[in-house]
Amino acid sequence: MRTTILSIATLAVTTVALTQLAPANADGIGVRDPRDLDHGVDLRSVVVDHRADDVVVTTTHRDLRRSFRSGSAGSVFIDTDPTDRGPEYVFVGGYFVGTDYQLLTTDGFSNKLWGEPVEGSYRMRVDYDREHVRMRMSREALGHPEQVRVAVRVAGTRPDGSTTGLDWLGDPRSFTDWVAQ
Ligand SMILES: [Ca+2]
Ligand SMILES: [Ca+2]
Repeated sequence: MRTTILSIATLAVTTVALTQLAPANADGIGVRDPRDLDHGVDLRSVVVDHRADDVVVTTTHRDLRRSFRSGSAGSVFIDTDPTDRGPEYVFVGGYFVGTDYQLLTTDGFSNKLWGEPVEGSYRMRVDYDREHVRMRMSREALGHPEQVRVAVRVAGTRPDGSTTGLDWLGDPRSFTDWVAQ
């Protein structure tokens, strides 16, 4: 009898835990950008998913290449604190094979203001068939923000070695709407 009561109690606890873990109202936003950069890195859309445990930012491009000659790379600036002007984090990554990525703290957009790498769970993956770059970072790594918004910029290298201009999502240094968890 005692065992039965314990089992029921355990079940009840498990049920509560599962309810709290379920993604209550995972929120997201999708924003399009015009075909305005004469290079495969051309940013076409950005999707921000604010999930229970992670923030996932997926960017879509026109023609991502594995070769370093593309020079394709991007920065996703993450604003987590409305009371502190500008982004608090920047996720930087190269979009060709052999490059790396990193999530850094920052005090603004200029890379002179970029700070230390964030300790925490984050990852970037490039899908060359779907023209996607997916950046996933744990909410813990971002300090458990209530809401986030992002600004995105990309650039590449031309065959003659010169760099393209920057392709920002919308206006330069502009953020998406806030996305609550
Ligand atoms: Ca574009
Ligand atoms: Ca801020």
